[in-house]
Amino acid sequence: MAKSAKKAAKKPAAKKAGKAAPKKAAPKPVAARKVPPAAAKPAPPAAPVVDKERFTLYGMLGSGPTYTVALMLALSKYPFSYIHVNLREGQHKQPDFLVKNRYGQVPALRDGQVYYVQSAAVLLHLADALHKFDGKSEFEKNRIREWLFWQWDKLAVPVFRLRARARGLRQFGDEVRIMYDTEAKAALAMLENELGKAEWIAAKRPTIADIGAYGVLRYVAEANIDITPYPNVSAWKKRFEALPGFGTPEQILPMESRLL
Ligand SMILES: N[C@@H](CCC(=O)N[C@@H](CS)C(=O)NCC(=O)O)C(=O)O
Repeated sequence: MAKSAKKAAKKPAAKKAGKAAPKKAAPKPVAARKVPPAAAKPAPPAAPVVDKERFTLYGMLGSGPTYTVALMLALSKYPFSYIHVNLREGQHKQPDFLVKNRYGQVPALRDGQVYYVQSAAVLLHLADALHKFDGKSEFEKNRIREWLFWQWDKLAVPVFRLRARARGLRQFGDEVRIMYDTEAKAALAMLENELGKAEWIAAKRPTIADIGAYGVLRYVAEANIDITPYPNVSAWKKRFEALPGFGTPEQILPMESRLL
């Protein structure tokens, strides 16, 4: 490129058009800027101590109760190791697993040296231990327990039985199917009514009562139950899925074991 052409290319467009270029604001003298003294800066909140070797979850990707526990850890932003238990091969009935879960079921959660079982009880333990999604008063803690007991009594059993039938894992006739379907819908109607009065199930914020319920309601479609006739439940489900850290079973549960 010729020298003159290079100069023209460098010139600002305004000058070329004969207009005065807009004046740059002169930088403020440093002394005039207000710089708060270092001591006045608020200390950043202490980062919670996360021990990645603390938790190991034993379970299976297709298991709703395993997902419930994984969801609690994911929403609490707590990493965990994961051991896949092969139910098809009966690993959950072997002596080395029965020492972790006497009921011969998944999930089991190792927290340090102790194994915790029964997903609702695991949620209660984690809420207490991590101070996440817990009740802040005796009143709230009690409401949460009531909801967790109700969920297993009235919601989880019919939904999981219907899902197991749909997946060919359980066989029962139409009479029993209709019974579970009626029970599941009665539970949904109850929840629909409660969620018409409040955004979250047991408190003014999400708690383990919501995590427990989501761990079942995630699977209603697989149990051939449509939740569109329950608009409050549907809206709550969307709110829950927008929580930071939320993930689907496929997003938070690996297919294979994973050690951290
Ligand atoms: N109430 C238990 C239910 C656990 C459960 O039903 N686990 C199933 C897999 S989703 C299981 O291990 N089934 C095998 C069996 O019961 O023998 C919990 O919440 O942990």
